[in-house]
Amino acid sequence: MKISVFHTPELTPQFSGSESPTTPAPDCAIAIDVLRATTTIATALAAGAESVQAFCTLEELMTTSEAWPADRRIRIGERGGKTVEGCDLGNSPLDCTPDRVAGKRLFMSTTNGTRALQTIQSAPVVLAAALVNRRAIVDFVLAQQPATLWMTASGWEGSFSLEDTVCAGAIISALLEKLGQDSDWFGNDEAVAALALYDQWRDRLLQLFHQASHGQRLLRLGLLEDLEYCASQDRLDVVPIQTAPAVL
Ligand code: 3SL
Repeated sequence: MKISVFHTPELTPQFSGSESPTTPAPDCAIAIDVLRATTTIATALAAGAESVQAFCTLEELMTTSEAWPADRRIRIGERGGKTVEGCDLGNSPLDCTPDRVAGKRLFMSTTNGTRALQTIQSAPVVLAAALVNRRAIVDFVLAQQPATLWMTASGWEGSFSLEDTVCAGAIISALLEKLGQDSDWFGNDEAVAALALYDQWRDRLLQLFHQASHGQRLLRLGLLEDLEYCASQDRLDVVPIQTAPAVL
């Protein structure tokens, strides 16, 4: 297995299936948006949501969700950390309780996370990972043994984010525990750096999130509880896997 990490959707090479491919598709591609889209997706599915459909634009979200029965849909819209007017929920994983989401399809558009998912949607296997479901993702990957594994971090509007890269490092760390510590597993420099970041902060993830620019943005919005939850590892036994383009 060759493991590569890309810091943003923009830095992820376009592969077969996308508009201007430059490289073959990876066997498995993982989108990561720890704060907070992929944490919310994992939480919603663990709470019994029927599925989550991701959209880049709010217009697409509104149009597609309109065709779904109102009592079986939830619209999640976030921009700049805040709930979008006209949506049922913002992007807080803590809102995804079984009483709200069980049996419903979630239609979701967020600033960066849903774009990361759309960037990799033509890979044969697409997953959504966060710290909360890291162990489940790792077990799934180990069972599948893909020859190429890519992780696309969402970042923030085209820039690097600490929380997504540290999550990629957490996944690599758990994979290498099983595969063996061998530099042959690394597909690019970013994967080595992600593991180093995780090794440095593994016992202080919440502290790292306080340093992260998006962590600070969420703290300014009074969302400390969200940060605490998103920083917790291996609590959900759920593997969000794409079943149709951008639907998990
Ligand atoms: O950027 C995103 O996709 C969001 O996850 C950002 S937020 O944490 O909901 O503000």
